[in-house]
This record gives sequence, C-alpha cells and structure tokens, in this order.
Amino acid sequence: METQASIYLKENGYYHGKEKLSPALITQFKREFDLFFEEKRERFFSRFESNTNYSANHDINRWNMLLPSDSIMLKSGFFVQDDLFQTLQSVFDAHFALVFFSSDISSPGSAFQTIHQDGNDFAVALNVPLVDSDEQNGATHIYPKTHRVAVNAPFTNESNKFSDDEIILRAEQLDPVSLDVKIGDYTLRDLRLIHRGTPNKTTEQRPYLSSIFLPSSENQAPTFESINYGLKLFKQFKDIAFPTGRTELIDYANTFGRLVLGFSNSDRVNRPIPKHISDQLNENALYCLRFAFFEDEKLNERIIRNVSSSEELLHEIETAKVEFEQLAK
Ligand SMILES: O=C(O)CCC(=O)C(=O)O
Ligand SMILES: [Fe+2]
Repeated sequence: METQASIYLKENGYYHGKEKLSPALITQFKREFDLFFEEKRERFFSRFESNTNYSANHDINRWNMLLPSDSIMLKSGFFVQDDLFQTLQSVFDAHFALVFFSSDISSPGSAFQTIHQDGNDFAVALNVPLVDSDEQNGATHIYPKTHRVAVNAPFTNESNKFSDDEIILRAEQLDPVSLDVKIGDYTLRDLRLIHRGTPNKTTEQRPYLSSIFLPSSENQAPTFESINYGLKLFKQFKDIAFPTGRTELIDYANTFGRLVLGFSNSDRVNRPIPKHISDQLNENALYCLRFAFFEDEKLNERIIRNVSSSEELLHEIETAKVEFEQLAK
C-alpha cells in the first residue's frame, strides 16, 4: 500500500518526516549514543601503533559507527514507527531487511565530501538526527530526483550504471538542497540519490542514526558458521592493517567486512540481540531484523541456513584471503 511518504520518496529520492519521533526518546538515544561514541573513538585510535594521519574512521573528521544491540535505540524499534514500515514495504515491493544499524557523525573540522551516490543499487537509508542540523553543523546536501536515471524516467528499483565522474557531471547541472533537520524528524533517502556531506563549522558533534535497508531474500541465508568464519578473518585483517597505518590495507579490510555483512543480510551476527531487547520488538521490527542472531533461539528459526547459501560467501572469503596476503606483503 502506498503512503504519502512512499509516493514522495519514489518521486524525489528522499522524504523528510517532520516531528515524527518523541524528543524525549531522542534525548535518551543521545545520552546513550555519546557514551558509545566516546568508547568507539578510544578503541579506534588505540589500534594504531604510533601517531596516525587518521582523524576519524570515515573521511576527514567523519565517523561511521555500528550501534550495539543492547541498546535503547534498538529496543525502541523506532525504525518501524510512524508509517515507516508500510512506506518501506511500498518502495521495496519485495523482501527487504535492516542490514546495517549504524550512525554517521560529522565532527568539527569535517569538509565537503566529493559528490557521490552511496551505491548504484537501490536501497534505503533512514536517518534520525540526534541534534538539530543545518548548514552550520553539516546538514547533508542532496540533489533531489537524481535517484532516477533522467528527469522523465519513472521510478524503478533497478541499479544504475553511473560512474563517479558521471555522478559529478549530473550534479553540476543542478543546485543542491540542504536537508536541514530538527530533533524528532527523520529522513528517508534512496541510496542512489546524489548527495554530499558538508562542513561542520561548530565545535559540537553532528550525529545521525543510519538504518540501512537492503533488498533481501525472503528467508535464505548462509550458515552462522560461514558468516563467523568471514567475520573472524575480517578481525584478522584489521589486526594486521591498523598497526601499519596503511590506507589501502585498512580500506581492503573494511570493504571485506562490509561484504561479509552484506552476504549475511545483517550486521547483528556477532552482535547477538539480547532477549530483553527482542521481547520489546513488534512483528514488523522482527521481520526487518530476521537475519540477525538472537539469544532467544526460536527467533533464529525463521531463516533457512544451508550450505548452498554459504557457497558464494565462502568463495569470496577464500579470494579475499589471497588478495589481502598479496597486498600486505
Ligand atoms: O553524514 C552525512 O551528512 C553524509 C555522509 C555521507 O554521505 C557518506 O559518508 O556517505
Ligand atoms: Fe553518502
């Protein structure tokens, strides 16, 4: 069923829901988030052997952080509140999953990002700002309607083929819109929509929660054993890459990590969802998270995990092993 938001999102490539979430809830999120973020930064910088050129883990003074499962942010199930779930059903028009439960932080000193699409493939990001944001502290610039291949092209879920240079050329014909947001708002963005991060000129962090929904199978996934094998290798790559401070090794490790999570349809396999959290989640939230690993065993049973779904992942893992060894020489 179409919603007002799904119609707008298909047409424009984004949707701005205003005053949709309770400010009191966002205050709770922010308090919890700030503690996680501080720990994250400490963990990140302790990985390097000596002083590093890295100012953050994602671009200059920008951070990307997966959120923990034992968290009010997950328990609140905000990602299916309002008419969000219906909107997602309508834009995906097939099965989908919440694959990355994450956050994007623009820190003081961040700069304009290169104009980009997050990917050529259709997917949807739900952003929840934890602070008000505008052009002072780095609200995202978007180029409306650029998720479609041309002004008159209808909305489809198909991948486009634009190269990085073509994306910049397309955007240069257009004016960006600053997607200013207030606490209590959320935004939905088609990952193909052209956009860029902008400078945070203040001295405060600008955190957004980012829930990334991807098209998925109904219920087929690799075994936990093969996923955990990939995640273990990801950890080994990071343990080798970070102390060297070598960008290409660190990038390889991170790209590989995202690949394993993508194959898993969930970033929650090594972040099990505690029972006291899943007990609070409604059926729509549990649907979005069905590929996660739950402490409540019966919730792991809705997915069929078998060798045939694992084969492609295992192949990628073996290829990465060889490539990483070559690169690390
Ligand atoms: O956080 C933002 O404002 C946008 C960041 C972004 O687009 C990205 O890192 O891909
Ligand atoms: Fe982006």
